[in-house]
Amino acid sequence: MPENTSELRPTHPLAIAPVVAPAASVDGFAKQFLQNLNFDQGVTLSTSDVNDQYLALAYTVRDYLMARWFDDRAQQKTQQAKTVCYLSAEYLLGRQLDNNLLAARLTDIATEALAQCGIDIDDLRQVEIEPGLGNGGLGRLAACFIDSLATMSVPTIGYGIRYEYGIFRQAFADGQQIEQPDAWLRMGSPWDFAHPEAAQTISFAGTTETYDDDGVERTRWVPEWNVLAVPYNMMVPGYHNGRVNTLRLWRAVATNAFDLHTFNSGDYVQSVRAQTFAENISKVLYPEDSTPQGKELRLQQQYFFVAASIADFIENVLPGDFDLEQLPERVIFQLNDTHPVIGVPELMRVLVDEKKLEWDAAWAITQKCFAYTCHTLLPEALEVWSVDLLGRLLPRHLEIIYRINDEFLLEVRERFGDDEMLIRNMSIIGEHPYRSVRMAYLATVAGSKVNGVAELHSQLLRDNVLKDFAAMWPDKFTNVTNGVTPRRFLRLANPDLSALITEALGAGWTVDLERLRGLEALADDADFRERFAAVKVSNKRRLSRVLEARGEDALDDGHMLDVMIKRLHEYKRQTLKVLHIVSTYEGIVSGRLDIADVQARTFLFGAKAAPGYGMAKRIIHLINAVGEVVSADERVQGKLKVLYPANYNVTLAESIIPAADLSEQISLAGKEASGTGNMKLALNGALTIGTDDGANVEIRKLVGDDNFFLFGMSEPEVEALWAEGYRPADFYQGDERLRSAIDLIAAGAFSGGDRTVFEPLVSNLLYEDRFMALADFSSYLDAQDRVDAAYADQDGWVRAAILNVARSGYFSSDRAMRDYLERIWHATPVS
Ligand code: 26V
Repeated sequence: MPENTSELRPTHPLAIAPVVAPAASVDGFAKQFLQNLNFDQGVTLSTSDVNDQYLALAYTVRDYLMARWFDDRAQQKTQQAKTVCYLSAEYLLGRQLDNNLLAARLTDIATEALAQCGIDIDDLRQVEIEPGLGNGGLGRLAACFIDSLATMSVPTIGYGIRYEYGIFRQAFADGQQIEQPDAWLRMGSPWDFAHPEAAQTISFAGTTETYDDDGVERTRWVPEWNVLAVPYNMMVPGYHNGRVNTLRLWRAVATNAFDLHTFNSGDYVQSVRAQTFAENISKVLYPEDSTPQGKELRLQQQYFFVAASIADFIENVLPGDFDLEQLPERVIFQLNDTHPVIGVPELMRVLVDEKKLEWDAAWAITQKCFAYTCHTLLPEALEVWSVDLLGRLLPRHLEIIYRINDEFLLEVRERFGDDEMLIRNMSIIGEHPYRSVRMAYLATVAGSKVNGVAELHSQLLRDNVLKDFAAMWPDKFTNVTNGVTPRRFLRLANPDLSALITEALGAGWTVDLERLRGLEALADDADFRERFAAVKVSNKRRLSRVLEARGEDALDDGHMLDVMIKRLHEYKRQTLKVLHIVSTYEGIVSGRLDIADVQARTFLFGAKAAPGYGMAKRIIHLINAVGEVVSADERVQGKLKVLYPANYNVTLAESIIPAADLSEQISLAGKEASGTGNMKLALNGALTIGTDDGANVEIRKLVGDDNFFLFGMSEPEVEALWAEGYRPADFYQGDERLRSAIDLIAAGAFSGGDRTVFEPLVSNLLYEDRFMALADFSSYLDAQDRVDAAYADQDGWVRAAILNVARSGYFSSDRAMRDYLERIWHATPVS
C-alpha cells in the first residue's frame, strides 16, 4: 500500500501532513456524514434511503478510526514486538456498527448528529446484516479474542476467509428447518477494504521434482493450477484505547490465465466458466461443525487461507531484510482447531524449498511458531484427510508430512522403545479404515503448546484424546479457559445493566471485569435488587419487541425466561429439554402436577442444525411440534410457552441473553469442550441449570452451589455407565414421568396422531443414544423442581442473579488473552 510519503514525492502541504480524524464533535460528525452520503453514496439527504444512510454512517465511523489504523500498521513493520497471527477458518463477528461506535467513543455524538439530520440511528442499526462467517462457538470465540487483543494493545492480525455466503439463514416450514443462502454482501460491505494489489498466488496439485542446486539436492513443487487470494482488511478497534488492529480475510479470485488444463481447450466460454471453479474456494462457509466430510473444497479452503496468510506475514508485515531464523521472536501462529494445520507443512515448504534453509533449522523455527487449540472431544470431529486426497491436492505437503512423521516416530522409539502398538497409535498417518493424515496429531507434534478450552476439557485431552503425547511432552499441554468480550455481551447488549453497574462501581469494569466483584455487597441491598430486577423486566420487553419485529410471538409478562441457545447437536441434548417440557405438560394435563405449583415459563430455543444432520433436524421438528401443542392447549392456562425464533444468530443472541432468567447448559458430561453462551448468560444475570461439563464446572465453582442448579452424572460416572453397558430402557422403566413423556411423543400427540414422524427419534433415545439423555432425566427434573422453588422466592432469585454477575468477571476474554500471552504466546502488549 502506498503511504502518503515514501516513494511518492509530494509537494502539497496536505499530502505531507499526517492523516487526521475529523473533529469529534456533533458538527464535525454531521459534516463528515453528509459528505459521505453525497460523495460516496451519490445521493442527497432528501433522496437517500436507510441503506444509503447506514452506509454513509459506517463510512463516517471508519473515517474516525482510519488515522489510528494507519499508525498501527506502520508500527507493526518497524516495531520489534511479537505479532499474534490468529489463524481461524471462522469469525462469527456479529454487527459492526455499534461495536465500532462504542470503541471510538462516538455513540452519543453520532446519535445526536443523525438526529439533527432527522434520522433515528436505531433505524440504521437494523439495516446491518451481520457477517455470519462462522458456525458457532469456535467462530464467535475468535471474534471475542480479536476484540480483547485490540483492547489490550496486542499487535494482532486475524487471518481467515471472506466467505461470500456465511452460515445459512434458517427458516421453518411446518416446523422443519429450511436453509436459505446468506447473501450478506448484497447491500454492500462498508467495513472492509479490498486490496487486489496485495493478492497472493496460491497453487494446487501437480507434482514434485528434485533438482541440483549448486551441489545441494532440493525439491520443488510444480503445481498444476492456481488462484489469487485477495485480502480484505477489516478494522478491529480496541475499546477506548485508540488501537486499531486488522482482520484480514481472503477472497479467491481467478488468475488472469486461469488454465486448469482440462478446461484449456481454446473454448473461450468454457474457460470463463472455469473461473468460477477457482472462485468457488471462498464462496461458502461449510455449515457442519462436528462431522468433517473430507470434502476436497474444504481442504482447498484451508490451504488457500493459510498459505496466503503465511506468505502475507513474511512478505508484507515483516521488513524486507528480515532474517527468518528470528521468526519465532516476531510471530506466533495460533491454530484455531485443526482447520489451519496445513500451515505447518506450508511453513516448512516455504523455509526449506523457497528460502533454502536446512530441514532441521526450519523444523526448529516451525515448532516455535505454531501453537494449537483443540475445541472438541468428540472423536468424529477430529479432522483427518485421506492421504489420497491430500497427496493429489498438495503433493509436496504430503511429502513433508511424511518426513515430519518419520522423524517424530524415531523420537518416539528413542523414548519408549519399539512398541509397535504405541507407534501405530501415535503416528500422524492413520491406516484404518483408509490411509489418512490425523491433523490433531500433526498440530500436537508441531505446536509449541497445545491447549484445551476449559479445565475439564484440557484434563480430558491429556488423559484420553492425546494421552500418549501428553506422556511424551507433559509441558506442552496447558489450559486456557475460554472467555467472552464484555464490550459486546454486556456493555452493548445490556445497556441498562451496564448503566446500573457503572453507577455502582464506576466505568472501569468494561476493561477490568473482575471489578464486578464489587456488586456482591449490593446483592443484599433491597433497593439495588429492585433496580436490577427492573432491568431484567425491561430487557424482556425489549426482547419481546425484537421477536415481534421478526414475526414471532411476544413474551408473556411474568414468565420465567428459560433459554437454550446453541447449535443443535445430540450431545448438547436439546431432547432432554424437550422431555422436561413434555413431562411438565403431561403432568398438568393428567393431574399428576398441581398447576398452581408450576411456575409460568417461556422456553426459548435458538439453534441451527447442520443441513446434512438428519437427527438434529428431527429434533428441531419435535421442538416446534411440541411448542405448537403446548403453547395452544388451554388446559395449561398459558403457563407453558415454547418459542423457537428462526435463524438464531449473534444479533438475536444480543437480545435474548440480557432477558434470560435461566440458562440451560445440559450436555452430557465430558462432551462440551467449554461452552461460551453459558458465560454470557451468567454474566447477564441468568442462573445456570447445568451438568458438570466444560466451563460449567468453573462457573459453578465461582458463583457457588447456591446460585447454580447442578444435575446429572459426572464425567467419570458417564464413563463407568458406558463401560458397564448403557441400557436406556432401564431408565424408561424406572421413572414414571419419563415413561409418560416418551409415550406421549411416541403416541403421536405432537404429530397429529402419526406415530411414524418421531419414531426414529424415540427409538434412538430408547435403544442407542450415545449421549444418554434418559440416564440424566430424573436428576434433571429434580433440578427443575429446585428451579421452580427458587424462582418462587423472587428476592432470593434476584440476589442469586446479582451474585452470578458479580462473580463472572473471570470469564472475560481479556483474562483469556492474558493467559494465552503468558502461557503460550510469550508476547506483550505495546505501549
Ligand atoms: C469442526 C468442523 C468439522 C469439519 C466440518 C466443519 C467444522 C467446523 C467447525 C468445527 C469446530 C467445531 C468445534 C467447536 O465449535 N467447538 C466449540 O468451541 C467452543 C469454543 O472453544 C467451545 O466453547 C464449545 O464447547 C465447542 O463445542
